[in-house]
Amino acid sequence: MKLIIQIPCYNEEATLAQTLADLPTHIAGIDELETLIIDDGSTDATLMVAREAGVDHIVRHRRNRGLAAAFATGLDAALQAGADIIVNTDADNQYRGADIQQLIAPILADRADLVIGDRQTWICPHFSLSKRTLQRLGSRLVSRLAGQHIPDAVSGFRAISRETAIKLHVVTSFSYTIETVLQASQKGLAIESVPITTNDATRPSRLFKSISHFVFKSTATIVRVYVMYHSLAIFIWLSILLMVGGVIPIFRFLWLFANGDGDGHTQSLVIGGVLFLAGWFAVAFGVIAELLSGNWRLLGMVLERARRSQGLRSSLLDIHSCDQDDTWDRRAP
Ligand SMILES: Nc1nc2c(ncn2[C@@H]2O[C@H](COP(=O)(O)OP(=O)(O)O)[C@@H](O)[C@H]2O)c(=O)[nH]1
Ligand SMILES: [Mg+2]
Repeated sequence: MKLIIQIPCYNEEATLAQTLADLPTHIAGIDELETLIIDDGSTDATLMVAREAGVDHIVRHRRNRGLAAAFATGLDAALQAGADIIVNTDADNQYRGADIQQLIAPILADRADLVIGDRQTWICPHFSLSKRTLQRLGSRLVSRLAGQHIPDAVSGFRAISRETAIKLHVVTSFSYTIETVLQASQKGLAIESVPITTNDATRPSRLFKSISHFVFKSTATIVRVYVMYHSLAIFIWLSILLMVGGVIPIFRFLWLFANGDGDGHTQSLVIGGVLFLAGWFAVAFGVIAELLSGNWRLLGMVLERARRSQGLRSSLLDIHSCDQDDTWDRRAP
């Protein structure tokens, strides 16, 4: 059983060495343990720190492309390197290497496909009350949409089975966390959470500029991923709302007209007509979105098959890694 610990890094020279030093060297149930750094276009000495620490694999984006792209490139590189389990952690020493054992336990026990480290944010001293509340509300919404209990949907400390990594395709650009949870649940994969503790913050989060920015970006991700899988139902509901909203003023006008009071009520007719028409447009959009969603599923299946076939370079397979420019493998001759 081979475990690869992947760490996406963007200008992490200050904390990467400490993060790497904290990783375990042996884990029960794991025969081979390797590390993978995804250098996301760092302009500092991140690459040098990684090499000096003896990291097994390094993948580099020539330009900064964001955490979601770095995560996707990492999964692809880990699959190529033959990982049976992939653990993702942050380079800021936020998560404890010692927790990896319990993080991968549900996968080793064949109970789960994706395991999320639950930071227990409700009792975590590093989180403010507003952040805790938002985190709780967001995770409840994601749990509801995913149909599984996920107490910490945005945690970056995760274990992913090889099979799951083959099936996940990250397409949004902000953060992979919510997208992969929703995708995994849509694909019928089992998600489990294990409680973990986090280290004291070494620096403020760089992922979002403010809470409102985070909420906006996360909501956009949720809507986008949810619509991808439930487009027809969403647009049909929207259409019903619009049509009902349109029929009421139209009937009002007809009723008044039939009673000889049609003059001065044409506004009802206009508003009703516009709403009714918008309802039909919503049906049309729903059909188009459903057809696109079918294509997206087919594409997913093609990507899955391509990933399974041996000997193909990842650069041909994944939109996020297509311009990954530099891979370095300590084990290569
Ligand atoms: N902010 C940010 N982080 C990136 C990027 N690419 C890779 N990362 C890495 O993603 C991880 C998570 O970032 P962090 O600021 O700790 O986010 P947080 O833990 O969610 O608050 C770190 O290891 C970063 O180095 C990027 O473009 N922006
Ligand atoms: Mg972090």
